[in-house]
Amino acid sequence: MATAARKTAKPTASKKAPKKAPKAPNTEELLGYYREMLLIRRFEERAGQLYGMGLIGGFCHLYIGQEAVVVGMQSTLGTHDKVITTYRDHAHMLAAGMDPKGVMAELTGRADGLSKGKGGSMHMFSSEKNFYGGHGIVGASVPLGAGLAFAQKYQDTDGVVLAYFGDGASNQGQVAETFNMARLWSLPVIFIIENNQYAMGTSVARSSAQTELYLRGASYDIPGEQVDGMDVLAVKKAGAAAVARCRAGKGPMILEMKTYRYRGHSMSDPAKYRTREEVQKVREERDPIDHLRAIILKRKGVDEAALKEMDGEIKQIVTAAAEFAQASPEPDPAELYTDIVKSVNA
Ligand SMILES: Cc1ncc(C[n+]2csc(CCOP(=O)(O)OP(=O)(O)O)c2C)c(N)n1
Ligand SMILES: [Mg+2]
Repeated sequence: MATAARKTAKPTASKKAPKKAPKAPNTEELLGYYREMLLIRRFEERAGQLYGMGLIGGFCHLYIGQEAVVVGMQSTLGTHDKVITTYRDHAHMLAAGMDPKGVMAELTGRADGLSKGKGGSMHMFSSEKNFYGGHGIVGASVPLGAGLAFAQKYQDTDGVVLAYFGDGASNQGQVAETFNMARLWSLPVIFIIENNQYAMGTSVARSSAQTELYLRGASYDIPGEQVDGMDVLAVKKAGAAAVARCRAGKGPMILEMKTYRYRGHSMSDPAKYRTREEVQKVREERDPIDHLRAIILKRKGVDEAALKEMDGEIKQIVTAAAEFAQASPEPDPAELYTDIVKSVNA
């Protein structure tokens, strides 16, 4: 029995490359990824500033450093595929094509925000853009994502679902329960673990007996793959193979994205759990935007000036979003009881 148990310890998890390597991306495609990553970074930097000015209340979790994960994965999706994520969600909304103005206005709690100023940073949705939140409960995006995948299967679409969550969330009980059901019912869901090394102030090594998180599906017969989440092209390659596999009806898969967040967990973070040098080293050696920039500059027809121009355009988009967010009115107090589920006994 002991031998059998050892044998099944890592049965389906693999780091194998997909059989058919996708075509090398053309320059236009690379510029598209660069643009999207830069938009996320500049948007988040501005959100951090607005928070510092007291214009954003409550929680605000920035995605700076992790941009390649969401941009690479989003590039693999078709029109019927759906996305669900955690509270670190501004980037996922922008990548899904939601309006930066509406997102920023929601962060500032204004009437023109995507949840009419009543949801805030962690709670925005857009069924038109196939984006299903924004969830503040750690781990909640996992069973909800499986539910979305169940609907895809039940309605006989060929759509897949991306369910994002963190390294900390991967230790939640509901995640394990969902893995079992997702495999049992062969649901078209890709579980994306954004392993940014920390859950608030707790490192993966301090909280996880098995730190190779792509192996977490082993006892549920779910294959897993570890991906360099700081390399948008590696993310796209692994993501495209996972989406194709899922769409072909082969059931769920786990992608562990090795990434890093540069800023604190949220806006109030004493950062005593890591050194400045650690952060600086990742910024210098693994930054996803700098990495792609170097690849692009080796291509013909693109130079520093073109990239600078793009940065200027993005800054304008973000400035317009920030101005819109500040000019929008506070929600009308009469809206306090609209858009909520009312208890029948109340
Ligand atoms: C069920 C639950 N427990 C605890 C919290 C408090 N909390 C919010 S974020 C967080 C850390 C989660 O870390 P991770 O899953 O690694 O995601 P990251 O913040 O790194 O993106 C915790 C413990 C919560 N929101 N929900
Ligand atoms: Mg984390």
